[in-house]
Amino acid sequence: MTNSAKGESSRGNAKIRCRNYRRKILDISQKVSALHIAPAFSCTEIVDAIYNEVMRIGSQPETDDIFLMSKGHGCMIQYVILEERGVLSSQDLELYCKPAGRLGAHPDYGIPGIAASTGSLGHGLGIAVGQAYAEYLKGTSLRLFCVLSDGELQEGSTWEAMLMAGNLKLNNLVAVVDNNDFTGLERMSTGHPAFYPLIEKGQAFGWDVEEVNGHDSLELVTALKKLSDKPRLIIARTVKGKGVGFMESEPIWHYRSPSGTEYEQAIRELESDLS
Ligand SMILES: Cc1ncc(C[n+]2csc(CCOP(=O)(O)OP(=O)(O)O)c2C)c(N)n1
Repeated sequence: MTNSAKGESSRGNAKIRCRNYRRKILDISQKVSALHIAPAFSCTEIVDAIYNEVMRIGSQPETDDIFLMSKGHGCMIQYVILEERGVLSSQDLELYCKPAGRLGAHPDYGIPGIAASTGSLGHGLGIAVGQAYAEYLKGTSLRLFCVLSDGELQEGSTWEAMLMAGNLKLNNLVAVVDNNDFTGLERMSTGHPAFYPLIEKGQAFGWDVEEVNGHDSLELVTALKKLSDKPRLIIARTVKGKGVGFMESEPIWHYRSPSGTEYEQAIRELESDLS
């Protein structure tokens, strides 16, 4: 098989996985009154690429790469991938946000596969930097992958962490910004224009920066696998609610469960995208 044929085949596999993850999240949305669908759909390809194509996960957890979901409200995509990998059970998903269950709307440290409690935005990168530094001091070769929202770049703590990682040249750290351009109800580009350009800001803080299409699995995997002598910042251009037309870039879907009819329509759209 040629390299380009291999690329197309792995892109196709990622597309099927991501369709199934989105479908599973939609299924869960019919059992609870609300959940963060659009934030999870925005970073579906990113989290899929990290777990299924890039992270080194073996039989000894202490040598595994680490994933940290700084935009904690996007955790549904992490939950469904952890369930597929057998780290969480189907019952865990069944009991999502129910009194008898252990999975909440934001990830909690102590639950298998969850490296830190997040949800209060702006703290995840600081935790990832601390852990990356600890791994450097211990002399391990594992890598830290941290997914941030663009909204988190409004937090001073994120920039302190950026500066620290740049100072320490933490080349075992990869941060991916899910750059869907939305934060709450407004667009970053209009509400916070000084936020852009991002590439130059990252570089000025000592990071190796690259921008990619955050829904193109091949582009993501290539960028995620690259090594550097600096921390890596991947700015992934994404669409909030990606995959379901009526949810895309519509702020109401930040935290809302579809009605039965909307659910059916969303499933039809996901299916037709692959046919
Ligand atoms: C420190 C903090 N402030 C406010 C919130 C409430 N909040 C939840 S999600 C959100 C904004 C969502 O936008 P963004 O962070 O860019 O995430 P995405 O668009 O990827 O969903 C806010 C303000 C929070 N979780 N933490």
